[in-house]
Order: sequence, then C-alpha cells, then structure tokens
Amino acid sequence: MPRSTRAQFPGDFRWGVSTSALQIEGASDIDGRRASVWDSFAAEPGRIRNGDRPTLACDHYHHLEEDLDLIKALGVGAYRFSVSWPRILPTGTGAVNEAGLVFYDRLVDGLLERGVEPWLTLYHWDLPQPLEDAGGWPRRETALAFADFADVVSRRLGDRVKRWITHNEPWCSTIKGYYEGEFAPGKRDLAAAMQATHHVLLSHGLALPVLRANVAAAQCGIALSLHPIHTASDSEADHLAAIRHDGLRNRWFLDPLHGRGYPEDVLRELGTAAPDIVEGDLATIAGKTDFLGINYYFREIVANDPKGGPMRSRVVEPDATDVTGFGWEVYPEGLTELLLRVKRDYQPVPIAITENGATYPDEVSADGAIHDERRAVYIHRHIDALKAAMDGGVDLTGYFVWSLLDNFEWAEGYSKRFGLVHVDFPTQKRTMKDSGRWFTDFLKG
Ligand code: PNW
Repeated sequence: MPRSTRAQFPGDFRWGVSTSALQIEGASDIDGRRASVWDSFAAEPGRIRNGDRPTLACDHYHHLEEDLDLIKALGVGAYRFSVSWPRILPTGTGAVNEAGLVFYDRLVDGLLERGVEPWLTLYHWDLPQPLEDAGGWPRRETALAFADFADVVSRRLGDRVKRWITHNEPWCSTIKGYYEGEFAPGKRDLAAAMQATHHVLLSHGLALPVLRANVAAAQCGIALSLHPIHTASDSEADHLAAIRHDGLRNRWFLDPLHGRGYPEDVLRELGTAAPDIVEGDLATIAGKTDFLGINYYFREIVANDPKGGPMRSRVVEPDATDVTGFGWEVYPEGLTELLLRVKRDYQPVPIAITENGATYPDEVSADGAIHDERRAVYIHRHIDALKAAMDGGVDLTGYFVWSLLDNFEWAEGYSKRFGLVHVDFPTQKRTMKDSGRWFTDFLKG
C-alpha cells in the first residue's frame, strides 16, 4: 500500500494539476481564434478515434470561473496550463488578438485571487495552421516565430506569471507528428521530424532570453516526456538496441539541453536524416534554465529489430497485469529510477514532475459519483516513488497530476479520461471524482 504523506515533502514543494489549451478550451473559432494543426488534423477522416474533434472539448473557455473554483476546491497550490498560440496570434505571426490575451488575463488573475500559482506552458502542440502550411517545425523560421510568440505572451503576463515552460514533450510534437504520423500534422518523414526536433529545441533556447527580458525573477524550463528503457532479454543485440532507443527517446533531448550537443551514436544511426545545425544553435539550446519538467507515464522494454525504425528497435508489451486504460504498464519504480538516472548523468537544475496520471474506464455509479480508486492508488504510488527519489538526493520542486479534467486526449479523442474531475461532455457537467477527493485529503495531510 502507498504510504507517503505530504509532510514528508518540503514546505515549499508545489503540488498541482495540469491541462493544456487544445485539450480543454474549446471555443475553437470564437473571439478571433483560428485553426491549429490539431483542429485541421482532427477534421481529417480516420485520424482521431470516433472522429472526435477538439472544437468544444471541455468548453473551458466558457466555464472558466467554475474550473478555477474546482482547482481551488482541490487544494492545490499550482496550476499548469498552456496558452493557445492561434488564440493569441491567429495566423502565427504578426497581428495580436487582444481577446485571446484577455482570456489569459482572466485565467491568471483568477488563479492568483485563489492563491494558486500559475505555471504557463507556451507550446502544447497547437501550432497555428498557417505556420504549418509554410513548412511547420521542419522550417527554421517557425523557431523564430515561436520566440516572437513568447515575447507577446510574456510582455502581457510576465508581471503575474513567474513559471514559464517553453515546450511540452518535444518528442511527441515532432516524432509522433512528423515521423510516426499519429499526431498532427500527421506526416511520415524521418528527416523532417529530426529537423523539427532541432527547431523545437532551438526555439526553446531562443525564447529563454526573451522571457528573462520580459519577466522579473522568471523561472524557466522545458517539459520532456522521459522513459526508463529496459531490455527485453539479456542478449547483446537487445542491450545495444535499448541504448539506441534511449538515444532517441531520452538523450536526444537531454544531451543538447545540458550542453553536450546531440548524441554521436544517434547521429550515426540517423545518417542523412540527421538535422542541419547552424553554428551557434547548440549554445542557444543549452541556455541556462531554472528547472527541468519531466512528464512520466511508463517505461519501455526494448528488443532489437532491424526493421524497427531509425533506432532498429521495437517496444515489446510488458508482461504486466497492472495496466491503465491505455495499456500503459503501471510502473512507479520507473519514476524513481528515471530521476536517479537524470541526476547521475546530467546533474540537472531542480526537477518538477509536470505530468503524471492515468486513464481508466471510469465507473459512474447510480448516485452519479465516480469511484476511481485505482487512479488514486496510481497517483499515491507515484508520489511514493518521488519520495524515494528525493531520499536518493534528487532535487525535486513539484508534482502535477495529469489532469484536472477529463479532456480531448489527442488521437484517442474523448475515449480516454485522465481527470480528477469527471466531465460529462454532452452537458459539460463537472463532477469531482473520488480520486480528486483523495488528492485533496492527501494535500490536507
Ligand atoms: C502527454 N507516449 O502525452 C501529454 O503531455 C498530454 O497532453 C496527454 O494528455 C497525456 O500525456 C496523456 O497521454 C503523451 O506515447 C502522449 O509516450 C504519448 C506519450 C506520452 C505522453
């Protein structure tokens, strides 16, 4: 049974919940917002389960006060959200949409009035469609446009927001978007995807001095999705495959952010698909940050597979009975292992777990309550794992549950629910789940 308590964590440790703009806001063509790549992608037949669209999502745009009250009711001290680039700059560059900024003014002010610290993510995958039409992340100009976007947002909100996350999970927005084709914009081109990873990292580095110029006492970071990589067998071939796989999944992002450039072994594997790098880019990417965000969901068990993509590797199904509704293995000890590894290999700035959570088929009972004990146990076991990492010397500053609300789960549409709060999408009725109540009790100590 999980046993950690809040009292075992430092007093200034941040406990929070996370969301992202596209997944909750809805209002996709209201008050001047224009399409992002995810709006367009979801409109293509066959891309999203059940043909779901993010057009309305949780209609958070029109339920702002109610959702702020739910955050307050949970008792968390911090809320991580993202701002919608096409709501603020509808065509990606140039004209600023005042109505978009007003919405985030209200969000930030509403958080501060309730004593909740805003953690703002600039990019959670919703690239304005015109920027994709011009070439998207494989095009260098997109990184420059991102720095301008960071400038607009931080000038407006920097007096009240101190925590800035440039990007959420670059691996997903680039590899899944431009190589695997499962995420927007749905392309399948390895060289383009690798060029995209470089431009996303470059845009992070270009945004850092902009944020520091506009925000007094800014705390800046990036949120990576990292995975412990295990080997499917003791064979030499599987062992080497796991190293290559780790190279693209984890080291490709961690190494350049920590001033080491891209890993040589991965560059070799990529061959002609390796990105073009302009002199000075690596120094830009390695700019000083104040914290590292890590999103943790599962480990990957890897086997050698000559046909298995750029790293000649294949992820094998874990031999586990404890899996979430995504089929993701519940493996909290992987979080401890991952954190100790990052500490050992990178001596990073303080780490915040910017996402961790689970989807389960929720059980709505006759009384309308949601008895999702498994989600509470999942979260508590991961907090135990965090405590173990802290005992091992890892400098941790916060933990954010994914997610506040059930929401638009990307290619899975509304079929996968991650919320501490249940959303009945046809009526937009919110109901606190048992897991939400459990989290509140945990936070009360
Ligand atoms: C993250 N993977 O997505 C995102 O940051 C959230 O927006 C999302 O809702 C949440 O986790 C749950 O999925 C991921 O395949 C998507 O490794 C895919 C993977 C990891 C995280």
